Amino acid sequence: MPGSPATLITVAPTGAEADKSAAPALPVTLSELIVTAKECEVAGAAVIHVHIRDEAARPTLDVSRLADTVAALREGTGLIVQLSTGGAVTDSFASRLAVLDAAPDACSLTCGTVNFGDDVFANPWPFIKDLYQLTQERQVVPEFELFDLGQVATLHRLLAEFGPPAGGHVHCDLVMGVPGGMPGDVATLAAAVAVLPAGATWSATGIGRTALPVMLGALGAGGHLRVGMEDTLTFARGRPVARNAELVERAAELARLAQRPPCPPPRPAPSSPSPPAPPNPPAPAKPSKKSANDPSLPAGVYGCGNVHQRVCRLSQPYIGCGVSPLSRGACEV
Ligand code: KMH
Ligand code: ZN
Repeated sequence: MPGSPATLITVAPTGAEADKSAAPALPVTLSELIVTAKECEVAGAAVIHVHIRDEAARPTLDVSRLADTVAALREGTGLIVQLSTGGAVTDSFASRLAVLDAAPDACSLTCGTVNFGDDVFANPWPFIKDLYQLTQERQVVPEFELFDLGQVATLHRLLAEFGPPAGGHVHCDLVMGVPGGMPGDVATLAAAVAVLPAGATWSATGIGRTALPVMLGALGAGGHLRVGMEDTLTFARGRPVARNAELVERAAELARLAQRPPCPPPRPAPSSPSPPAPPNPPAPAKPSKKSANDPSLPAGVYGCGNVHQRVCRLSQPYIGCGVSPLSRGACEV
């Protein structure tokens, strides 16, 4: 595994499919989402993949509601805000393109049509290329969602015809175990990773009971993780998920066990009010002389590799190490 990079954990807390009656812990209001996001950030998430609901808790792509959500997440957390452009299977292509009007840091971009249980999640080529070009125009970083191996071929075609994405780096998410998509097992994970574009980073998530095999396989193969109630409503056999944060906590614990601790988010989490200054404040610490290559530094600080570069492009100097977006080379492993 090159450089044993730290683990970027994405939380997908809501999705468009589950409802509160089946999953009482599902965050469906803005205040529930912010509470969840803060808890997940503390637990080790750096990115949030967001679907929102309307006042009746139905999935919606209402742009002003999305913009309010982006603003509230930026104000309340340091997480990278990735809006879903997948929405619900019933959403129109026009409303899915309009998601970018809410100006998120990042968005999902699914690379092909897939059967989705009894439904069809439609992503024909003309829509994919329109959405991709819009992400380039608006400088919104796409995460390429791959539900099946054929979608990797479409990703290659997209890059060949339209060039690199906003931010310059390709990051994918393997969504495995959807009924109709690729199975959530380690053999399929390895097959998909083998055909990703050279230099791409990737995360993986397994739907339902495939969550753990996919997570363990991804950690072993150098990938990053996505977890959350969009993908998994059961923590263990017969035990519903009580909070999204417990899924993040478990992912973070496994990442630490794998010697690949979670990457912190790129922006500082908005702090609680600072305590009053002590009467004799200690002398300011000397600036660290440590370099990115200092082996005494934990991998989670400098070891983020390409994902770190991508994160740095999105916002402020990376909170974990203070490396500015202009000195990206310093954080490579
Ligand atoms: N809700 C699914 C139909 C995405 O967010 O980009 C699509 C989905 C993918 O969740
Ligand atoms: Zn989604």
